[in-house]
Amino acid sequence: MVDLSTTIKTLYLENPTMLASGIMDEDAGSMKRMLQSGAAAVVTKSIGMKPRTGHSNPSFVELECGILNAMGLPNPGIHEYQKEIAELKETKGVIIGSIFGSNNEEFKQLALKMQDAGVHALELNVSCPHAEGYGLEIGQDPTLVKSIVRSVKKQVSIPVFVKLSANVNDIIQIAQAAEEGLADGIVAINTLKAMSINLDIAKPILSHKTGGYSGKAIKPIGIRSVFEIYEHTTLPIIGVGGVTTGEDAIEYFMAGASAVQIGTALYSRGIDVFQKICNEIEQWMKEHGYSNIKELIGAAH
Ligand code: RRO
Repeated sequence: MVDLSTTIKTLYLENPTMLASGIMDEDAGSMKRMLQSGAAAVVTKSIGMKPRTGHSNPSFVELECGILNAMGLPNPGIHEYQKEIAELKETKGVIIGSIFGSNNEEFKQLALKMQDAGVHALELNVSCPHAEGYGLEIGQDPTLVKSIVRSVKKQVSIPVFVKLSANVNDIIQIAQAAEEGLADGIVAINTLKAMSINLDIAKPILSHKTGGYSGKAIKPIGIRSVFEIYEHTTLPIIGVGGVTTGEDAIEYFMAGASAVQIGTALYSRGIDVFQKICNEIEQWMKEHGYSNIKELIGAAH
């Protein structure tokens, strides 16, 4: 028997796969489908104080080895989104509310509203690579990260995770700042800042010019980030970036992740990717003599 269950602090997950923020998570219906197709948890689209339309098109392009997006934090605002969470709660499964803000006060208010709506944990997005005034502009400053995490932690009783970017000099320093702010876990990594040019028009493809790159190509950067955070903090880590197969997930566990998030692989493997990856993890563990995910976490250290 292979036990695929895992925990992130007090959060119990039946299996180690979650839907990553930013895909199939704009409404309750699509997130329900993800839970029903095998994800142990879903992370919501990053939600802010007010509705935002996001960047104009083209805001998304598929490249050879991944996807480049500059959606621009489109979301209906927390007031409207609370209704989606209420509806999502009809389905069994863990809900992690992703929020973004430009200062402590916004993060505090959003955190409280998400908690009131009934999410089981929070993911603070301080790492979007192309959102002026938000995301990485905050997530590259350890003092801001610590202070935002501390404010949110004082406000809510549910676990608080912080999603980090690898587009920084030293991800260890930022993870340690989150730990000092009393975060309950780290999510690593967000998409990486990138660009692609259309040769025919001699212009960047995305209207925003730069965007965030995701998919298999960024996996080694995610693995390195998780490995470093594992060595320098005591926080549980959720690995994200290029997880496409069971072996990708196992690589993240060995680097130090207790669970993984899946996003871009939904395009290549379909919505039953969670079940497929769980089957592949189970098969690999049987073949290699492991019976519990916990035996794999940090095994590469
Ligand atoms: O909405 C986006 O454009 C976006 C976000 Br919030 C993020 O965190 N990462 C990303 O690649 N895109």
